Amino acid sequence: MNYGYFDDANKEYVITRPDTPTPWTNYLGSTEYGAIITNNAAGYSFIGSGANGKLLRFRFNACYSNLPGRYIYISDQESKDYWSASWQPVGKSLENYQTICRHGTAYTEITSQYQNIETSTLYYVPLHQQYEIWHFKVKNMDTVTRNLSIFAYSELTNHKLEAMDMNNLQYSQYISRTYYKDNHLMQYTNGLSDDGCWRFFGVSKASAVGWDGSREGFLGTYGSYSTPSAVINGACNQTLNYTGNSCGSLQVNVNLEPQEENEMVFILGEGTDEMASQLLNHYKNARVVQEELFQLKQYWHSKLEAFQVQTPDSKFNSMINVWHSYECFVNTYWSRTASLIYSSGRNGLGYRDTVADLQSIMHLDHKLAGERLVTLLSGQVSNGGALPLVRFDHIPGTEFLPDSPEYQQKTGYDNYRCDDGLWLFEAVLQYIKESGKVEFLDTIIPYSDTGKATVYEHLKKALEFLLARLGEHHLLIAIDNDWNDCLKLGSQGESVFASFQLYLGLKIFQELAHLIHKDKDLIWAESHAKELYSSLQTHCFQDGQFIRAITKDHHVIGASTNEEASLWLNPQTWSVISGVASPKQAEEVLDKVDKILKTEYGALLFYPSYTSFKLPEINMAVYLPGVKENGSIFLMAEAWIIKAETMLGHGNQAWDYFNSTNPASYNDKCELHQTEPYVYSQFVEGIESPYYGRAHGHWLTGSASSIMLSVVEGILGVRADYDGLIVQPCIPSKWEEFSIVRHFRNKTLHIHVCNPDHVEKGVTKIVLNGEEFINSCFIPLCKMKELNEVEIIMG
Ligand code: IFM
Repeated sequence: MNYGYFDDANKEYVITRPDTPTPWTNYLGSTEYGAIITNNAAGYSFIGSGANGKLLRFRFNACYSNLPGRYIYISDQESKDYWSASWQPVGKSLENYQTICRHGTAYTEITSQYQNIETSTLYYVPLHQQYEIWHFKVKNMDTVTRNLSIFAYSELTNHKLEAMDMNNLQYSQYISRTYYKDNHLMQYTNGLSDDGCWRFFGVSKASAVGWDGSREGFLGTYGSYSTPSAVINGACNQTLNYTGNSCGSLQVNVNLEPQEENEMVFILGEGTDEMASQLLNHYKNARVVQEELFQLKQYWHSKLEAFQVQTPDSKFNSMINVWHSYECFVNTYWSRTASLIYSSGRNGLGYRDTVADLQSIMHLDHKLAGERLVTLLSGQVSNGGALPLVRFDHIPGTEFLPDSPEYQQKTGYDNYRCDDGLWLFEAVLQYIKESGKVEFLDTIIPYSDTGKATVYEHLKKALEFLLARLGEHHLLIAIDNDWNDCLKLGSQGESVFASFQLYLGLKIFQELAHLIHKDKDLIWAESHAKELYSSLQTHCFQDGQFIRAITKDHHVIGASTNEEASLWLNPQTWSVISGVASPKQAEEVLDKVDKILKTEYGALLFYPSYTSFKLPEINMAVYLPGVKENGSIFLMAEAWIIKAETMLGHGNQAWDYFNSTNPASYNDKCELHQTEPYVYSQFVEGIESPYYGRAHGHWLTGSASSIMLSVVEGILGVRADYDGLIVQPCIPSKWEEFSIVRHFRNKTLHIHVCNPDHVEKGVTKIVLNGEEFINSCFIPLCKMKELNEVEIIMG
């Protein structure tokens, strides 16, 4: 079933049916002011942090028809009929109500037609501002005059801390009150120290004739979002909040002649009365909204322009050129802290996730990626370990150690994870190659607890920390867990996956040591890599596959003889990615993945799923079979099978994995995935689930980040190098040609790739601005002009 389409020219996804299987969302704003909006205008807003800065309330997991949001109601003063400008929450019959939602890059526009009245509402956060705009237009398409009342409604939190607002009602309900003045409602919430704040909700370009500052005042004591008493009665009740729940609701009456249109601008934000009045004045100027929308589009589109593709697969193009890239930015901004699933419990950047996120935008905006990288390096402890969560208000040099009670109290995490610091190696290398700044290695960055060191020393410290934590089989112990949050191997269990990562970290470190002539370090890392390689080969390759872990009691997880979870995806893919697997082993293990784990919707994380808690380490048994870490198609792991296949030159197979997990592949069967066809989800239910193929955990997920990397560097094969660009595609053999526009160190390259022999991998010739490079896939920077035409022949 199809609910919409990609409008590539406008970089929008257009939802043509509002009754989507789940609310399909978009993100507005920036790290200063973030907002989530669904195709039916439900959602919420937050300032600085989803957990600690909630401005608009949300009720997570409420029925889709009962979610708070940015609602505009229209009521006909004659017929007393009323409806929403966004289908929900009133939810008129779709037989006589039409609506279209256009999600764009940081804006959403919802249009509706009902009873000869057309409306359009544009929602956005102006660039670099800390407030949001709802620009509402209403037009009379009737042949007679229509007298309408417009009601705008927003549900303000009583306290900006999510937990206080939702749970501590004996406190939060008694600290907030509202006032009305000149077209705007003001809310003040008291708070200890700097927790108090002013918020405003006002209307510009129109005169409010009514208001409600109390939620119950607007909705009615037993009213709901679909039956607000003010709308039913055709008039706001002029209530204010004093104990209870605040809201911002405003009423504007409009009398429209046939074909007449009216517009108004609702503004919501945090700030003083003076600021509110100034803004209301500012938006009286008819041009402001259009100019701001133009700037917003320019801002985002210019970021996306840094990497554009034209391949034979239009779904691939729509994703890479717009939505997948935009999702990667959103991930980098908000980590895993604010979506319809993440209810803001976490107040910061998950270490490993954020490293993956920043890597995914390296080719689009390496400056932003570099800034995040520096933040994460400052989240490394002076002993070389890393903070599992770097809080949004992180102050390097002052943080508690991850295994201290204080850190646990602040974040909920109680120990180091063995893999966190390991993600840094590829990220630092990638940043250096993208930016050309080898000197980044000399940048001095503070540690999270005390002291400071160069980036190079940070990396060395990370290795020392981990090499001091090898187990009985000379493999890396998990400390707590590795990438898999549910595999609690503890302080003695050894992780094979993380050991592959450590091996790769040692290899990258050798490359960097060589680069800056640290010969002793090079030899040191080489000898550790050798030992680790031998342990991995001696203890971990059995029966044509790599095992996943060895527990403290010597149980082998991921052995082919195990009753449950007898083949795991990640150790196979990472044996290839790390370079530990020999060419023969690599072919063998990926073949096994193909035979046992590959499904029509992607590869399973392992098979069969756990059904019992036979080992204390197996926390994923808590999940239903085929769900989340218990044998689902976990899409972040899908990225690594794509990457591994491209490393072996298997373009068709890599494409198959990519295509079967690309959300856009499900655009015409949305009933299956159910989540948005324009963004990645965390996982898809595996074959053991009765709902095999259903996706969960939209938007904020490492799937988007890691798959982006595998697609850009693996399938399209475009990678920055120290002094040039490598283009080494690994594509489906049916592709005859494709092209890429790539920005690289202030230069633009128009790359056209021809595949006359229908190969999967291999470049025979590169022609750069007319100059030929035979049997090379390298485009030297020194030969690049500002604008470059590149022809690449595969064969
Ligand atoms: O690796 C983790 C990630 O940090 C959070 N989501 C789940 C992944 C797998 O457990």
